[in-house]
Amino acid sequence: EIVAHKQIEVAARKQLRSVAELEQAPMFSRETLSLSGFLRQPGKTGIIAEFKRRSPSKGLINGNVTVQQVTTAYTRYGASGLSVLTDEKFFGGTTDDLLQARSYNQIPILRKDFVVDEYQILEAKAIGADVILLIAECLTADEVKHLSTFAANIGLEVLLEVHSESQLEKVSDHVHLVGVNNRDLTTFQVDFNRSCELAPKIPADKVKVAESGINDPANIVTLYKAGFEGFLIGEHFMRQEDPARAFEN
Ligand code: IGP
Repeated sequence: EIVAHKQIEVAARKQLRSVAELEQAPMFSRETLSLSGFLRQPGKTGIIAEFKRRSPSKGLINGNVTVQQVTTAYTRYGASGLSVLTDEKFFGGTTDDLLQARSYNQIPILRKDFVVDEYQILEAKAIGADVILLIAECLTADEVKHLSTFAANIGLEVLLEVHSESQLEKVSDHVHLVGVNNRDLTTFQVDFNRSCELAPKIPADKVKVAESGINDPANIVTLYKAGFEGFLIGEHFMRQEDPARAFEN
């Protein structure tokens, strides 16, 4: 259902901005940053801090902050990377949010959206993203292979999100990072145990990222011990009046 909605959205966006126009965008020719490299830098936090105004499960999270304010604070507090929601319908994000985050920060940025078409990958590059998200639940193995190869060919890294062992079969060569969503997308329940069980089954050459429901340093310790190198945190930071303050805890 999300996939069908995205296909319609993409068709409309193509009318507004052609592929040729995307390729001429100033950001399109910039040299991208490697999120896997940043996550593996010794002494770094491994935190990928997310800008998310609202979500389908939680409704409005924070409507009073600007992208500039939040993302620059995330960077200042030591985030290894940023994640910016660009989906408008479900998460209240825009491509302009990511473009703005790019203009104020020199760390890798993940375009958080439901990618179903090459056009969105070109668009990600044109707005200054370094990494795209592919969600195993929404794509066939062939689609993951095709879209990840396409992304890698224009210098973007790929984070493949999985939620079960069977979805790990969709991991392909051009997937650089594998994210385990701790949150079940149907029940919205968070379970770190399941993520920890899945971690050793992820191919060793992929950077392991734990996603969702992280709201305590103890969670990070648990996930780190299970082999995760990246920790994607949104709501816990965004809930605060001053989102990056939560880094202090
Ligand atoms: C962040 P949280 O619980 O810290 O806000 O979670 C991130 O993992 C979550 O926003 C997310 C997401 C997604 C959003 C994970 N996978 C796919 C949109 C689409």
